[in-house]
Amino acid sequence: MRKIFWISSVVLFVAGAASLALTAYLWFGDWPEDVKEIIDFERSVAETEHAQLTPLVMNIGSRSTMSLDGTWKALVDPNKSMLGRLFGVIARNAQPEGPSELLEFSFDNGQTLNVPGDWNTQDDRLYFYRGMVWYKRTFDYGFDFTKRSFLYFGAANYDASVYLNGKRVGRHVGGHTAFNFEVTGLLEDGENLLVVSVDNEHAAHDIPTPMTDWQNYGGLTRSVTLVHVPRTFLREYHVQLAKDDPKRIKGWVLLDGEYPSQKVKVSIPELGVETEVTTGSDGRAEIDFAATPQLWSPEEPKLYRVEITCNDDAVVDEIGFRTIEVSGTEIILNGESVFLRGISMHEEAGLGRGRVNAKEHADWLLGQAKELNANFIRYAHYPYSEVMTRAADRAGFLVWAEIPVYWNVDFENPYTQELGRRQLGEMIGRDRNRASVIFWSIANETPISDARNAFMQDMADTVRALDPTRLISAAILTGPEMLLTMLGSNVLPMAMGLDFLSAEEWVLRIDQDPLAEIVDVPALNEYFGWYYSTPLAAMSPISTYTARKTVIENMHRVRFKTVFEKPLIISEMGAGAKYGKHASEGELATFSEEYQAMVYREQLAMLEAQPQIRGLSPWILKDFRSPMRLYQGVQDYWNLKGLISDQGEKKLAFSVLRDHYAIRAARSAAKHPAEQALQ
Ligand code: GCB
Repeated sequence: MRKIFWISSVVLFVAGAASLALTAYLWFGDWPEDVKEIIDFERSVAETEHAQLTPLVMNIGSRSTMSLDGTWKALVDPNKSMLGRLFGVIARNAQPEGPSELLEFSFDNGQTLNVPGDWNTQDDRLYFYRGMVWYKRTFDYGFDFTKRSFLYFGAANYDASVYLNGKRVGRHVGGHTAFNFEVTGLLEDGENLLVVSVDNEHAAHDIPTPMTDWQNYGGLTRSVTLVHVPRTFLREYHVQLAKDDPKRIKGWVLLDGEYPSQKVKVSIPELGVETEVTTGSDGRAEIDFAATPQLWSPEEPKLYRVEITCNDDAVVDEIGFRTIEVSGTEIILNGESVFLRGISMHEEAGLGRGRVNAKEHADWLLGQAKELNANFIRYAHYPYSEVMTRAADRAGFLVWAEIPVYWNVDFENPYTQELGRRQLGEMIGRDRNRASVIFWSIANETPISDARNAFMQDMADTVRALDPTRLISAAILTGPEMLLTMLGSNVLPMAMGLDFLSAEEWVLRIDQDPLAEIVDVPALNEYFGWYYSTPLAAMSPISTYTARKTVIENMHRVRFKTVFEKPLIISEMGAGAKYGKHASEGELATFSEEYQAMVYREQLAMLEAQPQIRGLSPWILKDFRSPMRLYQGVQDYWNLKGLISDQGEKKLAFSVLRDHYAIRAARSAAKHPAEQALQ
């Protein structure tokens, strides 16, 4: 009996130990790296999200490419389930060996999604979805040993992991910038399997956070492309007018590959100029040569064909040449003061479509801005697609480009800071040759704190190191303390009939925010006529009607002041209106077209009286989707501050701004000194 006991104890012990060892092997064993990564999906954010991406291959429009756009198979995975990720079954698109195999997923017989495209507007069930979706497609490729290949994503919102032929290629975090991975050694001769997981759930440490006043469309929102380049190729270049001398073109070229040291020629045939430089062992060479191009401007957006060639590679770009700087309180374009007749927009295509992903979407939006007589567009609140920046180059719009450091991001978190730097680097890296882009904006409405100020200084330093040729801006929050003081000491007495207690000018200082010092051109978001009346009424004996009326009637008194000798921009102002909703002006009816038009009239008069304000980009060109806007029957999850509806119907305020800009444009054209002073 004892013997049996001992034998069975030993057997049990050995079996237990063996199963422990097997489990340990399964988890910690000597798995190939890529399988391990797939299993270990909970590994720390810092470890995987900071994995080095290969720098962007610039200007893929000029390369040999294969489009991977089209219909992809899709699997919605709200639980980001372990089952799907374990052993990489989804990434490998594993197929059951026979009827006895349990695989709890299949791409087949399921849904599809179009790429490029957001998932929100392709499937009603995904309208508010924030989670993971797996995308899958196959493509054929024939080996070419003379080439290197990159998988290039215009954007994937927000966190994407890419698997080629079952191997993990890389991960990218950040929803609005392009990224690429080299896949030269991973492609198969014949059929290739490409699987991408895209997760649109944002955490508090992300940029942006989950709290945004826009529909943060998820998915493979921009094109996916396989790019082929020679073994040594022209990876990046910067070809722009010198900041200090508009008769010289300065910049650099960067080669990547086995033979980084080569002769590179940069030529502009139409100007009959060219230069030849030899790159160093790091692949880089500076360029600097004389040229007198016709300057690019909104009135004449002249682009030149620029050819860059080395031994094995050749790239062609369309580049405009202009200068942009600040002098005192003026913004100087090509040596002359310019007033920015702007409008803000979101990158939403209109006519019920989601994200912009085609040239005709861009042309439609920019066409509306042209009708407004605008020369400037704020591409809020995140980097737009290359389709949009190239369209602006052609159409002659000055552009404000921005990263989504929006409201209260986790300023104390080094991870968030690194994410901000990366997004800046990726935005600037792609568009550093676009004449249209004059501002890199580092933030929108960020509440003041020491951590935030340090974060902003770091963002500005990052931009200056990457591209010293453009201006830095940021949209500054109307300081709540300053606003309250003004409302309390000026608006309230006026509303109560105690006019003598209210000052002639209602001054709102913006220099209490150190961000105004950090940037070249401080920009202010202000909503006189829209937001401030309700809190004022709530904190005082006056009604909202009286508060609103007092603000509207006295808006001409408002003055934005700063100690800084810098130009100011009003980056936002506006009011909501539902197209077709009418009410008499006297009713001050929110969401009526008449009220919105009235706010525009009063705002424009008030801003015109302030010479330090050198531009504005009212909020906003077109109504846009926003899950934050809950007023049913009116908003229905739309932010209605557009001058046009999503269907392109013009509200009354459209013509108010259009006519104002027509007058300003005529004044600029007249160049009469007296009129210039009024610009
Ligand atoms: C703002 C934000 C913008 C909003 C807008 C609004 O200040 O910068 O993202 O959409 O106000 O409509 O309230």
